[in-house]
Amino acid sequence: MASANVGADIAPSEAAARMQINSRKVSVSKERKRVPVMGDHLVPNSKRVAIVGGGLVGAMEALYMAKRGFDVDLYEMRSDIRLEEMVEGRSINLALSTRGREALKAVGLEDEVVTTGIPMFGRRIHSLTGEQSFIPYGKKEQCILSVDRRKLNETLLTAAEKCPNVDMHFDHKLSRCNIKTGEMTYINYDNTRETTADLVVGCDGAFSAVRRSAMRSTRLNYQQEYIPHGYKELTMPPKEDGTHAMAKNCLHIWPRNEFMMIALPNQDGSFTCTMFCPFDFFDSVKDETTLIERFEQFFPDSIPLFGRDRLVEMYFTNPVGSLVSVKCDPHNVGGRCVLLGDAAHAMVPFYGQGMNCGFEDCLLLDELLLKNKLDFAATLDEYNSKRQPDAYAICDLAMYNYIEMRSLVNSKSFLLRKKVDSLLNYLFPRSFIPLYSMVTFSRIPYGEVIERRKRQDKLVKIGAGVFAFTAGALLCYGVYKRRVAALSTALLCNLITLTSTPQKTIAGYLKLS
Ligand code: FAD
Ligand code: EGO
Repeated sequence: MASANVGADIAPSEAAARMQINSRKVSVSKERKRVPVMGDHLVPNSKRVAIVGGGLVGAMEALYMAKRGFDVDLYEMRSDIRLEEMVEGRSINLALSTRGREALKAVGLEDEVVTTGIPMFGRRIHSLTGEQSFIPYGKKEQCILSVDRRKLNETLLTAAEKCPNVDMHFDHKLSRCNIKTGEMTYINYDNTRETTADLVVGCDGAFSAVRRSAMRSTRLNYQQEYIPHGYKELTMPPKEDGTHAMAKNCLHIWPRNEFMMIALPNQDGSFTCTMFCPFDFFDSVKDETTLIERFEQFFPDSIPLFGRDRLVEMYFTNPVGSLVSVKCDPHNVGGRCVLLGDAAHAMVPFYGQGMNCGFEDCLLLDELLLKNKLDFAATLDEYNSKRQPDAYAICDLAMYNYIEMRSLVNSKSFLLRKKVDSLLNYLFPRSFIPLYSMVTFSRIPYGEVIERRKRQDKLVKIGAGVFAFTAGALLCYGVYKRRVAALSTALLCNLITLTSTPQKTIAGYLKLS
């Protein structure tokens, strides 16, 4: 069935041109056979798909397209990361959650990735005085995974490369692209290479060249925002016995208003810490003394764990990254081109959803391809009308978290907010699911998450009203009966309802709606 007519539709000249492009890569000699990959779902077709970008989303999308039997070419401007040297103590990790895992599962990679990741069952909040409190994410087994970004990318690339219908082209930078015809120009060292494809999938990140080309020739709307915060990554080494310096299976958070730090565990016993601070802060820390002063002011418990000298060395070596939020509309150009991952929706990292959302893009596109019998035009239109609103929603949610987390004055208010969430979820397990859980542990479309949140807020408001009314009624009754005991109880109830922080919390909840 599927595997028979091997690339017979490719013109000889074209095939030669493609061999040229292949000339730098290992896969040159690989025959272009259309062999079923991952079995059952393969439908015979001769369409050529070009994937621009071999990052997390591009490598994942190559796998999905290969699975559907397309002739896949993946172009990545950097060299093959698998051939690069491992730099000791420079591992960067990411939080992988349900949406990302579901996408990995569909290409048969979930188990492999999950076993190399470290489960985090909750957040561990560090107060200024060094106390730590743990709040689980949900039920006992609910967790997010800390995975090594590079290892994950390598796993995906290797899996894609194993598919006989995938060709990888590293050191190929897309310079120009005619979105309407599928003609592309790549720079490979000093050479220019021309090629074509039936479908161009832009997975080339927040500063997408595919998107830039599309914006020139079609009516594509685009919006970008840099936030005043930057980030710096610091590695916290293992203890002398090789074990983790802090509790291993949690996401550590130091909430300090404008200054935030988080830490995710690595397999080798280290933690990768990320500071999120205003650029003004990074600019103002120019020498050792100021740095230690600032750390003593905000993250004192972390200094001995980093080691003072190491901290100074790392801080002044590692760069400050900027954070950008990008939205665009639509995500496709007819049936010829589609943007996935950060190319379509870069978001600020305050939900840990960028990669997860990008992976979910691949999963949804695949579902719709199957539904539309691999017809690109129908698939891409349906994909865009479904996905674009959800991409806007998660960009907004991430930005909202950025604002909200900074508004929390200290670790106490952070803890309180999470405890109120848990309590409400405990009282109304069906109708109140914390926002973080809906985003992280479900596949409820992001747009619906916002809608549900608004409904929940109304519920909380009504609930608080009923509670206040009951307490008020009790108060009157108490006064009427002149029962001192009832009176004081009711008074207390009212006081709690009207003045305690949950009220503030409720006000906080309502801000979104
Ligand atoms: P990228 O990873 O940017 O990959 C794009 C690829 O395209 C690159 O390999 C690039 O070399 C290539 N490329 C670019 N231009 C061209 C061109 N012209 N020609 C050819 N190739 C090109 N997400 C999570 O889910 N969980 C987290 O915990 C998390 N934490 C984060 C923390 C920080 C500090 C940041 C900044 C982001 C975080 N993210 C997280 C988001 C996540 O990193 C991104 O969403 C994800 O990497 C997007 O993948 P991508 O493949 O779309 O883009
Ligand atoms: C009140 C309190 C309202 C990323 C807390 C909202 C994000 C937000 C950057 C954590 C966890 C994975 C992350 C929680 C909130 C990753 C995450 C959270 C950060 C920063 C992050 C949580 C990488 C927001 N998940 N999260 O609930 O634990 O709550 F702190 Cl700066």
